[in-house]
Amino acid sequence: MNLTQDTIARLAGHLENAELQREAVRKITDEYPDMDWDDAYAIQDAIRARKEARGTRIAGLKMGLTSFAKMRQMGVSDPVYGFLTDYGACMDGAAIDTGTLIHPKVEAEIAFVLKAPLKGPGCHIGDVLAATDFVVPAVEVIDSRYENFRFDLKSVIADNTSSARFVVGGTHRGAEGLDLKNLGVVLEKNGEVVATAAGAAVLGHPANSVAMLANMLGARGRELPAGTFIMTGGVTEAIAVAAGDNITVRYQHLGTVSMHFT
Ligand code: OOG
Ligand code: MG
Repeated sequence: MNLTQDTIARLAGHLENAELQREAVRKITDEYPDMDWDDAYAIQDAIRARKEARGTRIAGLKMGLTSFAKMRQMGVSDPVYGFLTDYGACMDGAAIDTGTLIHPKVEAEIAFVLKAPLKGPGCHIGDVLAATDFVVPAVEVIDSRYENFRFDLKSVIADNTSSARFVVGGTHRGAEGLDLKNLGVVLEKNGEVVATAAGAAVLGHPANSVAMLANMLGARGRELPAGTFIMTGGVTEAIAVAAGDNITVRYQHLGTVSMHFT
């Protein structure tokens, strides 16, 4: 760690205020080029602690930057993780108010719910499939607190990986009934197909993303408890949305997830 506890607490307040006041800020590595990975996750943890102290419940975890489409779009090369909040959860078909966000984008994702805990290191796809209760379709609405979504990995980790809102679909299936590698995903904006992918876009198989999360948490002495909801990361590049836009994502065997922006 290269930052002091005071600096970590101050940067957590700075980034959380940017979220709450929906005002974009400069990426924090501009001012703190020496911050390391532990500092970045410590800032994210401090934001989580601030929210929990005010009564926010953690709704799940997310992996980000797990597909080449996302890594290429954002100019980074490694997956990251963050947390999801209770106030971020939106119902399928919801109206999402862009006035509460800075510059939202949507991502089509495949989510897992665990029936058994997972703990890395050494967690692999077989462990994940054995521990999976069911798989559900989900759309994440990301909203970087950084100007123009311009960041590096450490800055985006500190900013809770741009987490803002998420919509979960109602069709759930056991992993054993699904070919998750070949599962097709079609993202439509205002009735037009704007992105397509298959599950394999995420690290070859979305269960690999859950295994990587368990291993990243394991390195920090943490585990994924049974019941955890996990979003595995966008299968395509993220699509910018504005008031008036309608989004529908069609998942092979898992139904549709839709929302509109006001
Ligand atoms: C970071 C969050 C990426 C995903 O699914 O890849 C993410 C960002 O692109 O702003 O959530
Ligand atoms: Mg995402």
